Amino acid sequence: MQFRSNTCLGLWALLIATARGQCNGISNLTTSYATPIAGDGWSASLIANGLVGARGIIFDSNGALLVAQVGFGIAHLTFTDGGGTCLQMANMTYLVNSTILNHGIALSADGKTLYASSSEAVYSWSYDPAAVSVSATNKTLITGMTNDDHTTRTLLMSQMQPGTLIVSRGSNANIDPEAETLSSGHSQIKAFNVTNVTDTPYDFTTSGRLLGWGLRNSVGVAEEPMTGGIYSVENSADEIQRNGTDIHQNNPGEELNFHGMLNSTDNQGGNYGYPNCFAVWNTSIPDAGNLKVGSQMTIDATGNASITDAFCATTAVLPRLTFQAHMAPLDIVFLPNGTEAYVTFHGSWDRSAPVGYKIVSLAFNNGQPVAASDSMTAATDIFVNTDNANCPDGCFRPVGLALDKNQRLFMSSDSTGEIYVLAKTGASTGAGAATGTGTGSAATGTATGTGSAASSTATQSAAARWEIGGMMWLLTVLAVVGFL
Ligand SMILES: *[C@@H]1O[C@H](CO)[C@@H](O)[C@H](O)[C@H]1NC(C)=O
Ligand SMILES: *[C@@H]1O[C@H](CO)[C@@H](O)[C@H](O)[C@H]1NC(C)=O
Ligand SMILES: *[C@@H]1O[C@H](CO)[C@@H](O)[C@H](O)[C@H]1NC(C)=O
Ligand SMILES: *[C@@H]1O[C@H](CO)[C@@H](O)[C@H](O)[C@H]1NC(C)=O
Ligand SMILES: *[C@@H]1O[C@H](CO)[C@@H](O)[C@H](O)[C@H]1NC(C)=O
Ligand SMILES: *[C@@H]1O[C@H](CO)[C@@H](O)[C@H](O)[C@H]1NC(C)=O
Ligand SMILES: *[C@@H]1O[C@H](CO)[C@@H](O)[C@H](O)[C@H]1NC(C)=O
Ligand SMILES: *[C@@H]1O[C@H](CO)[C@@H](O)[C@H](O)[C@H]1NC(C)=O
Ligand SMILES: *[C@@H]1O[C@H](CO)[C@@H](O)[C@H](O)[C@H]1NC(C)=O
Ligand SMILES: *[C@@H]1O[C@H](CO)[C@@H](O)[C@H](O)[C@H]1NC(C)=O
Ligand SMILES: CC(=O)N[C@H]1CO[C@H](CO)[C@@H](O)[C@@H]1O
Repeated sequence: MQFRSNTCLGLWALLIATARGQCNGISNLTTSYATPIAGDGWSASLIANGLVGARGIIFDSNGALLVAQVGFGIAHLTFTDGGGTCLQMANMTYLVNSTILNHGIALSADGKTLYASSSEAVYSWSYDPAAVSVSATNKTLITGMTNDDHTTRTLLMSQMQPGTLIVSRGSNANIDPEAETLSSGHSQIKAFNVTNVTDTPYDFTTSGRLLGWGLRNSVGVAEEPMTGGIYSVENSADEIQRNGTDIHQNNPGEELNFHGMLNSTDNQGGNYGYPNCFAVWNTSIPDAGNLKVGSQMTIDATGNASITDAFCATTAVLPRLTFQAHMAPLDIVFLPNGTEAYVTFHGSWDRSAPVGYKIVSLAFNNGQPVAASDSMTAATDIFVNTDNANCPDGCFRPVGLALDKNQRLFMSSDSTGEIYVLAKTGASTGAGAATGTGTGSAATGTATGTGSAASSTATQSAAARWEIGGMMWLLTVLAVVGFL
C-alpha cells in the first residue's frame, strides 16, 4: 500500500512537471543549430549527442537503445527517464567495436541474438541484455553483398514470422544497368530464414526469398503490425532528364512500396522499375500525356527506345505512395495499432532548394495507406528543421527510428551524432517506466558514460571538420560513407 501511494505521488509529480514543461532536473541538450520544431500534438527533446555516424537504432528487451554507428560498431545506450520527453543519456557502452558495420541492426524475437550488417555481410552475436555483452565471436549469416555507391544493408526481423530476416541491398551507381538483371542481386529486398544457419552462410544473390527487385536503394523497411504487410521506402534517381529536358529538381519521386506478406506470395517478388522506370512526382514534364503522380515513366538514361511509358506501365509495380524528389527516406516504423507509419527523410543534395531533413507521419488503415496513390499530401510533418535553407550543415539529418514500449519515437541523426525523442503531447507516455529507473540511475550514470563519450567526442571533432564547405562534406560522405 505504502509503495503504491508513493508510486502514485511520484507519478502525479512527474505528470504535473511534464505538463508544466519541466523535467525534474532532467534537461534536454542544446543543439549547435537552430532548435528544431515539433509538429502539432508532438513534443521533442535532444537526449544524446557525441555519437559519430548514428544510423540504425533498435530497443532491446530491457529497454536499452542499440545504435549502429558507421565505422564504429554497436553502442548500447541507457537513459535517465523522467517520462514524456524528459530523458537524457545516462550510459553508453560499446557492444561491438567494428569499423565495417555501417547501418543495419536487428534483434531476434527473444532479444538474445543481435544482427548487424556491413556492406558485404550480415553477422550475428548472442546477446545478453542484462549483462550488456555479446559473444566474443560472431557468425556470418549472409555474404556476397559488396557493391559501390549504395552500401547500407538494412535489416528487419519479422515479428509475424520470427526467424525471417529481411535484407535490403541497393544499387552500385545512380543508374545501375546491372540491376536490370535479377541474377546481379543489386537493388533487391530478400528474406532469409536465419533460425539455424550452418557454417556456410547464405549468398545474397543466389539464396533467399525475393520480396522485390528493381528497387534502387530502399533503405527503410517495416512490417505493418496488424496485417504483416512489408513496406519499404526507396531513394530514387538523381540528375534525370526526359526528352532532353532536365527534370531533376522535382522528379522522380521517392517511393513507398508494398511487398505483400510473409505468409503469402501475393503482391510479392515483382519488379519495381529501376533502372528503367521511375515514379512521377511533378507532372510538369515533357510528353506528360496521362501520367499522374506515382505513374511509372521512362527517362533518357535508359538509352533504349523500347523502354517507353507504356512499357513501364505494364512491367513495373506501382508505388503505394510517392514523395517529393530527393528527400531521401531512410527508415519507416509503424505504431503497434497500425494507424500511422513514421518515415525519416535524410534530406536532399540534388536540388537547389533543400527538401526533407524531417520526420513525417503517414496515416494507415487496414494495413494500407489512407491517402490515394497519386496524393501529394500523404505525408504530415512531425519534426522539422527551422529552415531547410541552412541544410545540410546547420540541421539534423534523420536516419533511424525506433518506438519504445511507451510508443515514444526515437530518432538518430548521423551528421550531428544525436538522438532525439518525440512524444505525443497529452499522452502520459513513459511516466510509469520512469518511476522505476529514472532517479536512481542519474547519479551513477556519469561514470561509465564519460569513458565512451570522451573517445567519441575526439573523433566527432574530426568528423565535424568534414562539414567545412558543402561540397567537401558531400564528397567525403559519398566517397567514404557511400550512402545517401
Ligand atoms: C529543449 O528545451 C528547450 C528549453 O526548454 C526547448 O525550447 C526546446 O524546444 C527543447 N527541445 C529541443 C528539441 O531542443
Ligand atoms: C570498445 O572500445 C572501447 C574503447 O573505445 C572499449 O572501452 C570497449 O571495451 C570496447 N568494447 C568491446 C566490446 O571491445
Ligand atoms: C566477425 O568475425 C570475423 C572473424 O573473426 C571478423 O573477421 C569480422 O570482422 C567480424 N565481424 C564484425 C562485424 O566484427
Ligand atoms: C526456418 O528454419 C527452421 C529450422 O530449419 C524451421 O524449423 C522453420 O520452420 C523455418 N521457418 C520458415 C518460416 O520456413
Ligand atoms: C537449431 O539448432 C540447434 C542446435 O543444433 C538445435 O538444438 C535446434 O533444435 C535447431 N532448431 C530448429 C528449429 O531446427
Ligand atoms: C497472413 O497473416 C495475416 C495477419 O495475421 C492474416 O490476416 C492473413 O489472413 C494471413 N494470410 C494467409 C494467406 O494466411
Ligand atoms: C512542378 O514543376 C513546375 C515546373 O518546373 C513548377 O513550376 C512547379 O512549382 C512544380 N510543382 C511542384 C509541386 O513541385
Ligand atoms: C531494351 O529494352 C527491352 C525491354 O526491356 C529489352 O528487351 C531489350 O533487350 C533492350 N535493348 C537493349 C539494347 O538493351
Ligand atoms: C493508435 O495508437 C496511437 C498511439 O498510441 C494512439 O494515439 C491512437 O489513438 C491509437 N488509435 C486507435 C484507433 O486505437
Ligand atoms: C549506468 O551504469 C551504472 C554502472 O554500471 C549503473 O549502476 C546504472 O544503473 C546505469 N544507469 C542506467 C540508467 O542504465
Ligand atoms: C518519353 C519520351 O521520350 N517521349 C518522346 C520524346 O520525344 C520524341 C520525339 O521528339 C518522341 O518520339 C518520344 O515519344
